[in-house]
Amino acid sequence: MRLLVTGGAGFIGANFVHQTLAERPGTHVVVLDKLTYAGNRTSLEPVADRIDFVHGDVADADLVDRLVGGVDAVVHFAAESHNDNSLTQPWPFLQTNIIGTYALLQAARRHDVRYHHISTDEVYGDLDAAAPAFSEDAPYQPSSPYSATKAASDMLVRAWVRSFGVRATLSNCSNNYGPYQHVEKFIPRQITNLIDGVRPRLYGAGHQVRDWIHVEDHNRAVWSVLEHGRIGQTYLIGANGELDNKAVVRLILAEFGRDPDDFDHVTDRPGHDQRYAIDATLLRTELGWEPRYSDFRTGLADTIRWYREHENWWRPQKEITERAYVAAGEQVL
Ligand code: NAD
Ligand code: TDX
Repeated sequence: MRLLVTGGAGFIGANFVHQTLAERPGTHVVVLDKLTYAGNRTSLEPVADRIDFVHGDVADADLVDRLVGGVDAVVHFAAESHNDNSLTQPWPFLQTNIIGTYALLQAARRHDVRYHHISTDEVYGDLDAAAPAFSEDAPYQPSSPYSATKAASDMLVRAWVRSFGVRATLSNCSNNYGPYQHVEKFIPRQITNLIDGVRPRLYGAGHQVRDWIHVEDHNRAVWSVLEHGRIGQTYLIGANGELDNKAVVRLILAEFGRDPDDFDHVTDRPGHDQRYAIDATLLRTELGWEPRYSDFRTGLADTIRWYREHENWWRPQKEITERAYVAAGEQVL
């Protein structure tokens, strides 16, 4: 199979490329990535001679048309992905997440190429503590510019399936963790802070809940949907990993042998979603998917080890990321 992977130099995309080449060596992978601040060529260095890497923009319709015309399927990971950035600079989110998806859908339509759309649970908004988890028919209620643009891109995919017969599937996953995640995100930020002897930073009181899944489990589910999913269907991906942010920080502190209260509360995120939770029954029953990382502590310990061993990978981004948080007004409460 010839596969176009957009955003393959980002966190989930790079893991997807590594897993695909390891587990499905017959796949020919073409990566299209703009190499924004979030893209990192070195994430693909170990497989550089086994893939075609194209440095370009998913919103470049001519380039996208040419690339999609040469493959059997597209897996579309590329996005502006960080909520905090979408609050300070929304425009790139509209351009990449909406216009980029439009360009890919038009090309998939023209060349009749199978398309899989990577999306997020955030399109469904947030949940009260006692509410049932999101399922595939939950109403769309995005809260941030990021999740609004992801919701818009999902809607385009659904419309292109119905109106133009594009052979597309969608998956909406919960919060991922694992190797190659940018240090702007919650878990890598706290791990690399602790490696540097800096206290973890919890937004507000830290009671928000996220449903954590290891990136390898997410990507295995993506392959299940790509191979066996029903055209037009949305599949929710999650591994029953609900924890509040304070609990996650305390697990990380424990791995570093530090006191459980050794963290700072900082300025909360405006519009901060309270809780995400996924009901992945459809994925489990219809496609037979099960997560392999059933224990978050084990996955977290592996991830901490990875960051300790790959300082060269994250170090160049650390200071600039922390400076951006200060410039955006983050203060210790
Ligand atoms: P990331 O920010 O780590 O990587 C995004 C990649 O896309 C980068 O390599 C970047 O250079 C590239 N990119 C950005 N704009 C581009 C453009 N215009 N053209 C080409 N490439 C471009 O993101 P991630 O965390 O790996 O997320 C990947 C996908 O998964 C996104 O669609 C995101 O919405 C979705 N998702 C992420 C999570 C999560 O927890 N990280 C959860 C659910 C869904
Ligand atoms: O320093 C921090 N302190 C903190 O308490 C950071 C960076 C975050 N947080 C909180 C905010 C969230 O409640 O931790 C939680 C997780 O934050 P992020 O890593 O920014 O993730 P989130 O906003 O939940 O979105 C993530 O999951 C869904 C991804 O970034 C999205 O791309 C994905 O769609």
